[in-house]
Amino acid sequence: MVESSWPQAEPYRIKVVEPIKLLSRDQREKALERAGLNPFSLKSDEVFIDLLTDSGTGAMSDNQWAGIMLGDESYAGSRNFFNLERVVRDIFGYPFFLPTHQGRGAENVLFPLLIEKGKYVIGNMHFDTTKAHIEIAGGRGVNLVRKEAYNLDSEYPFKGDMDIEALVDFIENKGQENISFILMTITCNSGGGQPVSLENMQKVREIADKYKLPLFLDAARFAENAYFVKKREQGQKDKSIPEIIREFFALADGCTVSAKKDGLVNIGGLIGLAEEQEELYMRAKERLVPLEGFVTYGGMAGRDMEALARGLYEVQEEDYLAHRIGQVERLGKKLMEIGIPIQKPVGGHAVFVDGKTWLAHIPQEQFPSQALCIELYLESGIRAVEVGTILAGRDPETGKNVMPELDLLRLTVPRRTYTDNHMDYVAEAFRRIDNRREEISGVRFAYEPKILRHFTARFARV
Ligand code: P70
Repeated sequence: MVESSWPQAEPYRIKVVEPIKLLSRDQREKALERAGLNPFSLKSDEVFIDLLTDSGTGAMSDNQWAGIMLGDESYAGSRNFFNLERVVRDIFGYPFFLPTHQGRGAENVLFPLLIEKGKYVIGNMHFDTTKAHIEIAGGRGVNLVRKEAYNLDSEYPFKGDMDIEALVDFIENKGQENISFILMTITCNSGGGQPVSLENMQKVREIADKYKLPLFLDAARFAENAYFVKKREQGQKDKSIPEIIREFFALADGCTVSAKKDGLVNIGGLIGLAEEQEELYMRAKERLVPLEGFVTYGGMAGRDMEALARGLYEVQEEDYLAHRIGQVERLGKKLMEIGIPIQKPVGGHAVFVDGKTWLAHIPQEQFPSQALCIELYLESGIRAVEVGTILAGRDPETGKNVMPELDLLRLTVPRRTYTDNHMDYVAEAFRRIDNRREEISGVRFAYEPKILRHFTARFARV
């Protein structure tokens, strides 16, 4: 591993390259008009550096590509399934495993088995598809992350932690019989890729036991979370990453995982269940077949299961994680040096820019971070994503726009895909925008879909 006083050279060399092109300013303007000022509707060929998401956008290793050639595409009993099952048992310690096409597939299979109509699912902070699946299953999602999460300047090291006092209060107030289960998202994506400490997870387990509530992990970024625990949490530095991961999963009754993140694959997901959950496993298996696919593939090709089995080991390597987390942190530092307000400390998979503060002249009703996304693309061909007022949607009861405290732009860094020169280009784009940021105008909806509106909406300038 490269010592931290050295330049953080990538712990890999590049064997295959994928050319990317920067369109002219004029071409970018036309592309964005056609896309209704929504970066989701851009063609990827129109994007130079794509920081929309870290989901399924990373690069696989030579070892994973070699695994692709060993794909066994049998409908039933694929050898890649049994290999992946062995790996899941080894890494997470769960005997029961079901493959799904991606994370939301796992949610769709599992959640209706855990949720009763009108009951609450308490989380640190639910991710948006997760919240949607809680609601589709008739439940109500509640976020009880600790209050530091809402303070962008707080350097608290575990801003993904559950507020333990609030958790107890909530259970006592609503009554334990009105709660379906507790879900801890590691790292806490909607909270800015902020980690959850092992100590907090232990406390949540104690409370779950006390009130007899199931406890699950939404574990898309489980390895990044473990790395933060090793680096930041007292008493954890001598443990290995695999040990920390094991401890986390041992504290839960099971997990849903989007493998498109720390699985280091382009598509895939899984459900894992602990020893005591055999009955739940049997019921989930029954739902898997009509919803996702037969039990030994569940929506994944054999070759994809093999790549995932290998990715799950690679992601735990400490030099990989040090570079991964370090690259995101370096981008954050560069933006801070220019004076751009960002969330601190920098999260695991993304830098979150405080659009609402930086573009304070744009009222929140005119979506400042979306306006910034648009400007960023026009300036530089970079695609980012709004995580703010548009994403928050409307209150289902009043129909009014929810005005979240935070209105951010997310620069999400795909794994093993871009170099630090790409990150320098990103920082330079912000420096250039900074000089004339007061000229940027807000936007309004030209077309607003009813659910998950951010994906397909169209906008117009105010
Ligand atoms: C992201 C993507 C997906 C996700 C997650 C957690 C903690 C479940 C899922 C669902 C989604 C996204 C957002 C904006 C633009 C593009 C994509 N997160 N739990 O980037 O998993 O996508 O596999 O169904 O983060 O944060 P899946």
